[in-house]
Amino acid sequence: MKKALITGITGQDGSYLAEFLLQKGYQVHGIKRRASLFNTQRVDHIYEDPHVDNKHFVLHYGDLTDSSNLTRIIAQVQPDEIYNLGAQSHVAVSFESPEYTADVDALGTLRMLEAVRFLGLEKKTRFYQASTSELYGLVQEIPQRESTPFYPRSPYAVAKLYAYWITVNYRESYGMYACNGTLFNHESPRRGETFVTRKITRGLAHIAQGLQPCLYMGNLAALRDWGHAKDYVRMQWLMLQQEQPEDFVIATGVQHSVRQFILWAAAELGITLEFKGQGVDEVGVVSAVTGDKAPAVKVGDTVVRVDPRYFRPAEVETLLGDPSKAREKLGWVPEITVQEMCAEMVAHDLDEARRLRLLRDSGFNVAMARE
Ligand code: NDP
Ligand code: GDR
Repeated sequence: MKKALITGITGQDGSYLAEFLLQKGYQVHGIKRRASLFNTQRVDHIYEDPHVDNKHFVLHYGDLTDSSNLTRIIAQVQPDEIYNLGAQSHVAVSFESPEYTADVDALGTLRMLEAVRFLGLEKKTRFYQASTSELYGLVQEIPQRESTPFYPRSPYAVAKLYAYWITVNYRESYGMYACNGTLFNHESPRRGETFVTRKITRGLAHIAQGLQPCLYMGNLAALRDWGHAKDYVRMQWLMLQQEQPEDFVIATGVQHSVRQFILWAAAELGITLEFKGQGVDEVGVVSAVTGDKAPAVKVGDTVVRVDPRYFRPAEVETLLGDPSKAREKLGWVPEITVQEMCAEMVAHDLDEARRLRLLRDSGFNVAMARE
């Protein structure tokens, strides 16, 4: 049985990748952080009782800031494949916690690679690094491909730049099978609640059900190339199955604005929105409501506003990937469109909002974290 070790297994991608690898017959090991509350919601459905024999799914406590812990886990697991997905992955938060972001995202990658080398596993263990389209930042070429120069625009992106090059360096220096997947934004119902797509689908579902009055957003004009996380984790595995390790851009090749994503999500709820005004005064006003998904919304309601608090000190205005290399060399094409993904996310969040509303209407105290 092949063994895979996933850092960041409790995150969006980690959970989909774990499911995918289990289906392929792998024994999947994951590193989870100690937290004061349970943080395994995304993988609870594949949890296995640690007391049974022949386990396929094993979680280890660990942290990317702790070399000795990482080395011990890798020594114990002896993985055939490592997927380094763990990161402080929020771009805006990286401006608030730049040093921590560098420690986890940059040095954390070095710690993983160095542990593999130190343990003499560099010819056995294949290494996938979760690189990012944020490396392109202030874009130097449209669309962005493997050869496009990098210009990172946040502490997160600068940390990931180090991680990108240290992965290349370990491949070239020690002959390791190590590669970067430069992935453009990918989303799903499991996306963290403060990333823009999930903030939109969750926020509008809450507004539809009368759980919050308005959605406060940052830069509505930002353009992103959004895909579905399920399609992207398949690609992460494919990249480790080749004869030679290579870096790949993974994207859909289509971009849309944040504003457009809001219009789609609203339409899924039967709400027609019109944007009026400009800059910080731009608002989204309801011009029609159909169906029964948004009983709390009326024509004329202002449900979207701009709050400069969500602007970033340096913004990445536009990203558009060219996935030709992945298509040609690996036969990879994304299967889920951004509109299908948006519909899936809205359906999921509407379900959750209806449940919360039922609880609230039955007299229970419903407190929701919001950003
Ligand atoms: P998430 O934020 O959903 O997951 C991040 C994971 O990293 C979580 O499991 C988190 O644990 C873990 N983590 C955070 N800090 C540490 C630490 N100090 N030690 C160990 N683990 C830690 O991210 P995604 O699943 O969306 O992304 C996966 C990877 O891909 C990340 O590296 C991200 O930067 C990168 N990426 C993501 C893209 C996207 O669009 N989703 C695009 C390109 C790259 P916990 O659950 O405890 O917080
Ligand atoms: P990003 O994703 O920064 O691209 O990083 P995010 O969804 O946070 O932002 C996308 C764009 O939307 C704009 N935006 C807002 N963003 C957030 N979070 N909240 C808002 O209210 C808001 N309003 C507008 C942002 O300014 C930005 O332009 C994600 C992460 O998953 C990274 O880890 C990953 O590397 C990249 O995608 C590729």
